Amino acid sequence: MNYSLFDDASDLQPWTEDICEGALILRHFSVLHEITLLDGIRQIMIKHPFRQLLTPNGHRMSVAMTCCGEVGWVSDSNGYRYSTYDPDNGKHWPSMPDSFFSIAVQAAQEAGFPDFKPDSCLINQYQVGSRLSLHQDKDEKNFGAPIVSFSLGIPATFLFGGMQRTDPVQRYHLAHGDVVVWGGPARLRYHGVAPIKEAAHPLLGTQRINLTFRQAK
Ligand code: MD3
Ligand code: FE
Repeated sequence: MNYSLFDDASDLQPWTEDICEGALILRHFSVLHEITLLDGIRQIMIKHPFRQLLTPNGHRMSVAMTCCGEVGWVSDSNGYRYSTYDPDNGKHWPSMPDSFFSIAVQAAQEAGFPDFKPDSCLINQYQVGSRLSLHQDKDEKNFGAPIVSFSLGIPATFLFGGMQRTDPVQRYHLAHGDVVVWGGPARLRYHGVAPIKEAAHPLLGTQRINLTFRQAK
């Protein structure tokens, strides 16, 4: 008899994969927290549903987003920025669940960033075919703080470039439970997500959700 959830727990032992100075992947780190994270996401999306933002150029993003925390990342014809409320509906963001804060802090500590105190969590929802083109995360006030990202659901190919948009990119496969910490000299590297391939995950179905914790203020 196979009990698939518990079949091969050795496959889920956490391990660390170095990307470059300042960046590393904590493989399987958040598998133990998946129910807590999914429950938190459900509470947040009830208060503040995912929506597809317009870029300043008027393109609708294929990724849908929501946020929690003191500030959230927004995009409209006035540009990209962090804001204490959503300009679409005037509402403040749901607060960051304590459980989210402590799991993100724990991941940052594991990666060598003991002072990380996120005040914002951007939640990205990818359907099959959704992609995120190469960009830098540079709207945060303090580039000394890392960004901590959690992948849940179906996998993605993450594109990690250089300091110039045209620099060559390395590809990383990010699966459910993987956490990536980006700090130090990696903090301002260009990055993106290749179009999501068709797949299914037992808890999330045909979607990928990515949480990025930031010190934005
Ligand atoms: C590398 N999200 O929300 S997370 C984003 O999978 C974003 O949804 C992607 O890029 C996603 O801005 C990638 C990994 C990530 C986040 C921030 C970074 C990689 C990074 C900042 C600098 C370098
Ligand atoms: Fe980014």
